[in-house]
Amino acid sequence: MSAIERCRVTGSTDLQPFLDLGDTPLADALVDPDNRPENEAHFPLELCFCPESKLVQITHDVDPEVMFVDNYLYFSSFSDQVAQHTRAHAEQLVESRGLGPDSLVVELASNDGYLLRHFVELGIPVLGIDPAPDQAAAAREKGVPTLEEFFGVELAERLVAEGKQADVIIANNVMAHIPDPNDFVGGMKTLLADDGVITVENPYVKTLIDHCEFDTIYHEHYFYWSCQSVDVLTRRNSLVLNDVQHFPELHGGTLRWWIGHHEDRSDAVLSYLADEKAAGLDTFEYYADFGRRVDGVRAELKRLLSELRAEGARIVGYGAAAKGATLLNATGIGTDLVEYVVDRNPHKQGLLMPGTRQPIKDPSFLVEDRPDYVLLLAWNFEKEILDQQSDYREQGGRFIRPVPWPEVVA
Ligand code: JHZ
Repeated sequence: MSAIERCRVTGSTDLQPFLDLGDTPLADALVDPDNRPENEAHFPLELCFCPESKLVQITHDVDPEVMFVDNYLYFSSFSDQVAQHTRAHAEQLVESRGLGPDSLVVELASNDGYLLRHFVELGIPVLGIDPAPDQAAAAREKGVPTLEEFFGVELAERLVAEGKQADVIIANNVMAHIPDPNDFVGGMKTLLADDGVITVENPYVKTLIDHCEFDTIYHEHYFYWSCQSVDVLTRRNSLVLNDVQHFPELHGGTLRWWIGHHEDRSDAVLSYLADEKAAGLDTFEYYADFGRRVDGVRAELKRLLSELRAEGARIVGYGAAAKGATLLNATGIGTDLVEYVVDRNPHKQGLLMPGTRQPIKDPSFLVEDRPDYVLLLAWNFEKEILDQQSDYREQGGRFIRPVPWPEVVA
């Protein structure tokens, strides 16, 4: 672990800190029950803003190998919403780009093959790239050829030397996870065919700030992107941000950026850039009072849970999500307030939440155990989870949503 001195995009030393969440464990490093608490490593979790790149980033680096190879249990295929979203994206790309058996679609951070499998089903050649071993193995089982490596210029040059050029490069929920964005985007530039297209999805920093989604801050997320900061990064790497789409329901508010070698800018991109400028996303002032607002949410959540506990209610959590780990640790919610957490990913069940050490169980346990309240740690899947938990709700079970402001929602 090391503190950064320079912006990871521009190299500027003018880094302006605006939120300190204290020392927290790695959000996806779920703990074996035999591990003693004192063996769990904690790292500073702090955000800063760089006026030159207009990019929000964390101030301390943790080795990506530790996060994405040794401790990564996130499988993309556990949400029906994500499955529908990605199928629609694949179909749109096949149609709009006229993809066929001579095309190549490359996905960076292809996880368990949740997206590329749709192209495989249509006979379109694909290549997945992901350093996480279990996810890469799951992808190969779906028929998705996967290179178990980190992506950057060096790998892109190797692929080009093998005669590969991508007609489409997809990078979903990975632009936050790369310690060197110039190397990553430089690799995209190298691998992309002249008339090819890159699509990048990532949660939108404006939604994070406006909706106080502070729990989506963790060490895996080095960066919190806006259209302005993507514009700076792509220009520096001789690419052009040409279009943008908004998916307000996905991961708490996601943007999809369309990037290419040649300029062909949509009205949407121009209006996003203008709106961000008008809102001041390129100034420190926009971020300055975020820490105070986060303090308000943390205090209110603790107050609400403590009051319910004092009345004798039993509370558990839903979703052993990375954001759940930040929420519990940064708010100081131990097993005295939230007893255990349920999650339908079997790789997570049987382990403990990092730091706060709630045991992780199968969601079917809710109906059996009948706790009074469930804190929605994976609040981004509120609708999907509430629909799925109708039996528990019919028994009188209630759900609490922690952000943008803690409230009992059902
Ligand atoms: P979920 C992930 O963050 C990881 P996390 C990553 N770092 C990232 O960038 C963001 O996504 C975008 C479970 N679940 O997706 C599955 C159920 O149990 O909000 C997950 O363990 N039942 C790449 O970890 C967790 O909840 C369900 O019905 O914060 C959700 O984690 C559903 C829908 C999910 O992401």
